[in-house]
Amino acid sequence: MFSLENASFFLSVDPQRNLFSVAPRQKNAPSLKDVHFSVRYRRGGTWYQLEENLQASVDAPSDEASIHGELRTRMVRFGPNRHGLTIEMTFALPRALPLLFWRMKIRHTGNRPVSLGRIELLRVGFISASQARPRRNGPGYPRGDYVFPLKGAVPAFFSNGWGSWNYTGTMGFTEHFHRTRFGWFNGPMRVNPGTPQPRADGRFASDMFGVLGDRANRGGLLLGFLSQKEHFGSLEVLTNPLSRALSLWANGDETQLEPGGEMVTDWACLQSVHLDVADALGPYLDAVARENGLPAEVDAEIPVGWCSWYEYFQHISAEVIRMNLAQAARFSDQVNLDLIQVDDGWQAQIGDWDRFSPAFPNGAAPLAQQIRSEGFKPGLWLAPFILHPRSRLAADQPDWILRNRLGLPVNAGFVWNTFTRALDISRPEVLAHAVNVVRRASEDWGNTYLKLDFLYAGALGGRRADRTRSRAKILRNAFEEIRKAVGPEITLLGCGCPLGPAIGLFDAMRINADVAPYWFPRFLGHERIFRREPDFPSARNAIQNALTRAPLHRRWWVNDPDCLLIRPDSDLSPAEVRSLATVIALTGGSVLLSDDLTKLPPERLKMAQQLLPPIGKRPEIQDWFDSAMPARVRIDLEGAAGRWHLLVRFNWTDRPADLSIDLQDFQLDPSRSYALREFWTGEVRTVEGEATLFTGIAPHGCVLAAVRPISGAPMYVGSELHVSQGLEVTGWEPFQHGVRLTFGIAPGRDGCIVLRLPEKPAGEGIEDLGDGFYVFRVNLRLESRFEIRYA
Ligand code: 9PG
Repeated sequence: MFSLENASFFLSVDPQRNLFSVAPRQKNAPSLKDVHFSVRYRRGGTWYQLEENLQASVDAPSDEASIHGELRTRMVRFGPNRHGLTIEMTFALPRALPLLFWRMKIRHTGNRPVSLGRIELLRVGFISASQARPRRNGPGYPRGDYVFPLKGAVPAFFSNGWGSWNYTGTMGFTEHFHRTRFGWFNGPMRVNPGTPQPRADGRFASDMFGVLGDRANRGGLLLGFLSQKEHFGSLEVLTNPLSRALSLWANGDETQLEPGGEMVTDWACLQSVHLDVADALGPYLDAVARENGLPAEVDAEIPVGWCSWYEYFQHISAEVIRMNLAQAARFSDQVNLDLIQVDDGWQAQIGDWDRFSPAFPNGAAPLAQQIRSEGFKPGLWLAPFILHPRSRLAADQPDWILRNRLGLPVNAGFVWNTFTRALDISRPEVLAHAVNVVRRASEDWGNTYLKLDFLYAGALGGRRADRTRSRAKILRNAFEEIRKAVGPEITLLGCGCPLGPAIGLFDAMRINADVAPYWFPRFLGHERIFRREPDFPSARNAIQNALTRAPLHRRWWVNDPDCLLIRPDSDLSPAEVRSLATVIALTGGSVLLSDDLTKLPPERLKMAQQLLPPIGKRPEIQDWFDSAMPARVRIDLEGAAGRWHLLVRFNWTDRPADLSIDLQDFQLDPSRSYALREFWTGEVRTVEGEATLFTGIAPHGCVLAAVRPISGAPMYVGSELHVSQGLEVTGWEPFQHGVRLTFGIAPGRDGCIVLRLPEKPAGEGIEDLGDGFYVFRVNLRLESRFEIRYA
C-alpha cells in the first residue's frame, strides 16, 4: 500500500490487490473505493481480460516539473501476465491544482501480436458492457463502489457528446440517456462506436469527460481525459442508488500491439467539482488546453459574418453569393460583417472537390477574390473525409474507401439523401489527397476561413489499412497534417468533428446541432417522432449545446454556436428568435447570419446590429448541472461606464410563464438596490429586495437584464444600441453638473439610452421615467459625443 496526496485528493494504491481508491477532500464529492483497471485484448481468435492477481512492483515516488506545474508521480508495474503483457500505471498529483492524473502503459514482451480492446482506467461496480465479468463465486471478487458521502444524495450525470453536433447536458438519475432513435440511419454521425448508448433509466454514457454529481449536496466528481491524441475516451455510469457503477476507458479500437511494442493512454483525470462555483469545470478544461499546447486564454478574433447554408442549403450559385455580398457591403456601415462563407453546394459532388457545380461556372477562386475586393474575408465549406457514393473519387479509388470486415463500405451516415462513404485516412496517399483538398481551397483559391465538416468520417469504426493506430490517433494526425499544410494564418472551423483530437489545431469549433428556422426537430415535415431527437437540426437543439458547452469557449477554441436566423418569415416566434440571439450573444462565440440578406427588414437587421461587435466573453451557465436545458446565465462586464452584470432567464416550457430575476440565485447581494433594464422590451426598474418578477414571458422566450448597483452618482443603465447594454460606451466623465458620454463601438446606429441621474437633466426630448431614470434618444450617425447637464 502507498498513498499520494495533494490539497484536493487522497489516493491510496494497493498494488497487491491491483486496486486503488480515491478520496476527494471536498466533503460533498463522491469518493471511489477499490477501483479496478484492466485491458481487454485479443490474441489469436480469443478475447482475454488482463486484470486480476498480477505481480506488482512499485517505483520510488518522484517530483517532476510539467506544464501542469510540479507533479508528484509514482509508477506501479503489474505483470507480465502469461501472454507477456505488462501494465505500468503512473499516478501524478499536481501540487497546486485540484486534479489527479493517471495513465496506463502496456508493454508487450510476449511472442504473438495482440489487439487491444477497452483499456479500462477506472471501474467501480459492475457494468456488463465493460466485459469485466465478476465471478460471483470467485475468491472474494471486489467490485468497488462510488459513494456520495452526504445523506440524501440526488445523483445526476453531465454527459458530453462525441462530436460538434451531439447532445451535451445533465440528466438526473430517474431520467434516461438522451439517445437518437434513428441510430441505424444516422448513428455514424452521432455516436462514437466505442461509447454505449444506454437505454435504462439512470444509466448514462459520455465522451472524453463527464461529471457525476449530487444535486442535493452540490458536490461532484469530473472524470475524463486530458487529451484524445492516443485514443477516444468513453465513460459509462449507473446512477441508480441501488446499482451504482462507473467506468472510464480508452478505446483501443482493436489496434495491434506487436511483440516488443508498447502503447500508452492519454492522461486520465479526476477533478472534484463544487456545483455552485461559477467556473466549476475550469481546472479540468484549462488542464486540457495546456495539455494540447494552448495558452491560458484563446484570444483569437471572434468570426462575424454570413453563411449561405440556412437560407439556400445546397441551392447556391455564384450569383446568390454575389447578391448577398453586395447587400452586406451596402449595409456595412450599420451591420459590420467580416466573413462571407460559402457553404455546401459549390462543388460538383461531395468528394469531388476539384470540380464545380454548374452554378459556379468560374470555380471558387474568382468568387473568393471578389469577396476580398469588397473588403470581406472569403470562407469556404469542405468535407474532406466523406464521399458521396456517386462521386467520381468513389468510382476512381475504390481502395480508398473505408470498409468493414466483410469488405463492404462503411456507412458514414444518411446525408444528402444517400448512405455516404468515408475515406480511409490511415493510408498516406489518401490523407495526402484530403490534405491537398484543404490546402488548395486556401492557398490556390484564396479562402482564409475554412469550415471543415463531417470530420467524424475520419474516425468511424472499420478496418483500416493501418491497424496499429487508434481512430483518435489517425484523426489527430490528419488534423495536424491539415494545419501544417494551410499554415497558422488560416482560420480553421471544425464541424461534425469529434472534439478531443481537434483541440489545439482548430481556431473555432461548432459545438452544437444545426440551427433551423423552427423550434423542435422535424424531418420531411413531421415533428411528432423527431421532437425528442437530441441532436437533429432545430433551434432548440442548437441552443442546448451552445449553453452547455459555453465553458469551452476561449479555452479550447472559439465556440461556433451556429447561425442566427432572424428572417421574419420563419417558423420561429419572435420570442424564440430573441432567445436564439440572446444565447449567441451571451455565450461569446461567432456571430453568423444565414438569411437572404436582401430580404431582411430593418427591424430584424437591427437585431444583428445589436449583437455586433460580439461580446466575446465566456459566461457562467449557472444551472448547468440542475436542468437538462440550462435556463440561467450570468456574465459580468466592465467598460468605461463601470461594471455591470447581464442576467438571463429563459422560459423553456411550452407555455407562457412568469420568470423572476432572483438576486440570490445569481449570487448578487440582495441587500443592495439595483437599476435594471430589460434588453428586448426596454423596461426599466429599480430592484429592491430579493427578486423582481417578469410576467407572461412567451414560450421559449427570455428575460435579458442589465443590472447595476445603484449609488447616488450618475449611472448608465442600459441602451438598445448593443446587447451588452454598456460596451458601446467608451467614455464616461461625470462632472459637477452633468456627464460627458462617448460612444465608440456602435457607429451607424440610433436608439434609446437610459441614464439614472441625481437631478433632472436639461434639454429637449428627454423622457422622465421617474425614480431618477431618464431616456435619451441618440443618433450615432450624427454624433458620438454627448454632454448631459442638469438644469
Ligand atoms: C452542409 C451542412 C452545413 C451545416 C453542418 C452540416 O443529415 N444530417 O443529420 C445532417 C446533419 C448536419 C448537417 C447536414 C446534415 O449539417 O452542420 O452547418 O454546413 O452540413 O451540408
